[in-house]
Amino acid sequence: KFLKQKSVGVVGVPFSGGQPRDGVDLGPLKIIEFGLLDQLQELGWQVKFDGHRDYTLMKPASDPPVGRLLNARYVSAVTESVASSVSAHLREGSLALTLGGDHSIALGTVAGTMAVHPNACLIWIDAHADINTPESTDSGNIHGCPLSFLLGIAGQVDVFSWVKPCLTPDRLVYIGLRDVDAGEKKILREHGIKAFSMHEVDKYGIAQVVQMAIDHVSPNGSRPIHLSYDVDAIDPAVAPSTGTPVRGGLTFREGHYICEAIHETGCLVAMDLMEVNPSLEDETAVFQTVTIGCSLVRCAMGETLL
Ligand code: 4U7
Ligand code: MN
Ligand code: MN
Ligand code: MN
Repeated sequence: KFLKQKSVGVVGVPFSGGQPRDGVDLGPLKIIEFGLLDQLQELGWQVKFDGHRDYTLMKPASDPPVGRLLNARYVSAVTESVASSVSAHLREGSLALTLGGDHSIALGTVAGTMAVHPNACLIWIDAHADINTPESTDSGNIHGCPLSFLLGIAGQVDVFSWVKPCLTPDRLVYIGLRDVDAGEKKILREHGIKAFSMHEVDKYGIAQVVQMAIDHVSPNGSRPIHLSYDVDAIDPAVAPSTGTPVRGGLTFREGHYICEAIHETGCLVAMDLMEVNPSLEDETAVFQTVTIGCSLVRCAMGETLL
């Protein structure tokens, strides 16, 4: 509906500066090594990928904390560049697929989507709400903050002056939450943001949850969809190699069902796959996590079981 052709622009973002653990920057390399691009071609997509970006040159010599925020200048520079890569693909009428890297990168991807499709909605699949403000964050890790910037509830942070509020609370919905900070709960309540935690997944089942989520953010199926998928939404027994695992997550099938149902809307314009960290846990765990990452993307892009 919103794409000109069945082509996908892939943005590989080997970046880990939004959180403290090394290795999440290897996520996109492993996912592509695993064969994702060939798999997408087999699904009939024309794939455009001009190699993983090298963001290390953007790392400032000195990046002292800005209030509580860590690596703020570096995160800001990388996400600004990611935003322009994503919007370039969208302007050409392609779907934009971004492989992370930590979830701070979504600050760039969502800004990039909104620059081209200002009315797009955002479906955020995660164990966490990632909506801390520079004031509410305890960790200072920006991968826990991207949504507060996008919504414009972060207050003015000079380092992030390029980010213009581009998302409204009614166009954001969550699925999978189970580790939400007290300050974040308050923000969700105050802004009336719709969230389906694991409690609602248990209560209604994943099919009804996804339907309610889509209906909420895109009332008549009218809006382009940006899907931001944090692999830690999936239960760590199934996808262990991620930096902030929380037990009690989505099953293998629930995780995939979300992608299948979003594909069926025909409205997907952008997807992020974030927080795969191939340096955590053993080889089997890494294989499992990378495999699932690829299959989540394939399902969102049209792979079916039959
Ligand atoms: B992720 C946390 F305190 N809320 O702000 C924080 F629990 O992208 C975690 O979802 C953030 O993995 C997790 O540091 C960010 C913490
Ligand atoms: Mn998370
Ligand atoms: Mn996240
Ligand atoms: Mn994480």
